[in-house]
Amino acid sequence: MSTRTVDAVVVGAGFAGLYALHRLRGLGLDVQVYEAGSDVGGTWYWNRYPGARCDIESIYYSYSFDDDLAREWEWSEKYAAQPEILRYLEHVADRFDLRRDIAFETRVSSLRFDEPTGRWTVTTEDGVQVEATYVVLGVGLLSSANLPDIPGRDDFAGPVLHTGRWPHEPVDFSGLRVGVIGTGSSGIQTIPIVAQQAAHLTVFQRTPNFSLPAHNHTPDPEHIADLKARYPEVREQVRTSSYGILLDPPTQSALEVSEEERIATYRERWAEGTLTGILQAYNDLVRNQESNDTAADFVRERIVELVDDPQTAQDLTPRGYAFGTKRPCLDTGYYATFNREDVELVNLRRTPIERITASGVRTSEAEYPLDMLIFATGYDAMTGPLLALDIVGRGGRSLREAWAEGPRSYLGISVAGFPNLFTVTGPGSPSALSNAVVSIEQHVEWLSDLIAHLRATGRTLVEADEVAEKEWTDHVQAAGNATLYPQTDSWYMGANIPGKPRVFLPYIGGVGAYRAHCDDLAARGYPGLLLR
Ligand code: NA7
Repeated sequence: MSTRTVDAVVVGAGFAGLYALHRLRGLGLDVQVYEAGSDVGGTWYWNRYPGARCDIESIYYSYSFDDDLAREWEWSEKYAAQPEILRYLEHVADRFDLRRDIAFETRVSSLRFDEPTGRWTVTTEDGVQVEATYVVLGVGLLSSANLPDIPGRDDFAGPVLHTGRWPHEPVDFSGLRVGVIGTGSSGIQTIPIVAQQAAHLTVFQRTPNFSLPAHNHTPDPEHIADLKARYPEVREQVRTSSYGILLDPPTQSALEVSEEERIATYRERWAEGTLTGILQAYNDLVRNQESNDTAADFVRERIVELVDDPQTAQDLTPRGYAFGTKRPCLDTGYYATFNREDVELVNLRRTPIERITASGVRTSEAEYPLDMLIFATGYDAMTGPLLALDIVGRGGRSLREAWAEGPRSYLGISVAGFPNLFTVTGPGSPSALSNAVVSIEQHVEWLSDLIAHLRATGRTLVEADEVAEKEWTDHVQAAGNATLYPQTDSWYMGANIPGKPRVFLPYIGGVGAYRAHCDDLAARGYPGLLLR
């Protein structure tokens, strides 16, 4: 077993890890990155299922830290597909010569803080150990795949795939009877494409989602040229916005305008094809049930228009939770897919799955023979990837113990008792409620400035003060509780994972306000953090 000492270990080589490596290198630090995949990409390395694409416009879902990179890279679609996003990240790795500090196919198995030395011992599954002063966790929000424990799951004789662990070689569905379990973003993106190829597709739906048309297209060159010409200004607007995208903040309540005006606005936003267009049409849609109902009703009416069979349309129509409080989806032809003769929807609320058998899925009503089963069942979001790392901080206390009743964090970036360890877009940061790339850049820049500050002032340790951590954690919950989100069973609430504490995981205060708060703290010498 070899032990080496580095200044910083970064875990993950996706958007977060790559930028952390670049920034920390820029400070003159000796950095080691560990990545479980065989190349860079993170989310975009693992999610190779057909139809996988971003649902934030690519021009914004990309790095802004380097002007030349931003100006030179051309996205071929408004919402780029996974292969193109992966190529982009590979390009970034090449351009900034990042791969030389990344150990691929290397999964970190534990991180232990050693009090006498003030360093972290990072151990990989291969038994390699490294000591590091700083640890940056860029492990993603949605990277711990959830494979639900459905009775008989392992009995199925055919191939079983999870959208977040998709094979690298193309999967051929032709001639097959395919089953998809799950209708979140991943299911909704892949179902139309699988349906085109498969002999028959059965979709097992537990909760219908609100899905909006992506209206994906080739970007208008003039529009892109305009954005690029005023790139610094555009990026500044994005950084100070609520969600990390360009959007005029709504100023009116949905109830302040006439029904006619409201419907006209929703129609316009529906035609634009963005994730947030309808939700951000009015300023109270995620706070006021009556306002929310107006948007939810609008989307429900569109679903009924798009689906021919009345029962299927009813089954696809979400009810009982507020629009937007489960992350909405953007789709290309999702609802129309159910008009195909060879596609069948199974409403698991009416007829739950009893078990998976060797030859298919059995519900309380029928047996569905299948050749292939796809789990589009999501992730143990936000805390899952961090807890999977077996992190033990000061006093031998594990992160699992510290977070037994839900995550506690200062700013979503630092945890009391875990010095010099930073969670990029961790629980309690805008993360999942924002353009992740914008949030990642903000975190990485803030934490690398903090490290630079420590070094410049002769300090070696930083960690969250417990009182500040509690205040921030309470503030995150209070901000969430002022909205309709906590009333819905979603991964934002940890409700998709049996036994997970029910806590609102992201911070809903907005990207711009959060950034301003973080900047203010930095300017004031980082109150809330203990610098030693
Ligand atoms: P999601 O959004 O968590 O969706 C998972 C889907 O799988 C959802 O429809 C779940 O139903 C369903 N699911 C989960 N467990 C089961 C079981 N046991 N039985 C039947 N159905 C189940 O994950 P995605 O990968 O689609 O998207 C994750 C995020 O990635 C997305 O929000 C974007 O940010 C990108 P449920 O709703 O829990 O009833």
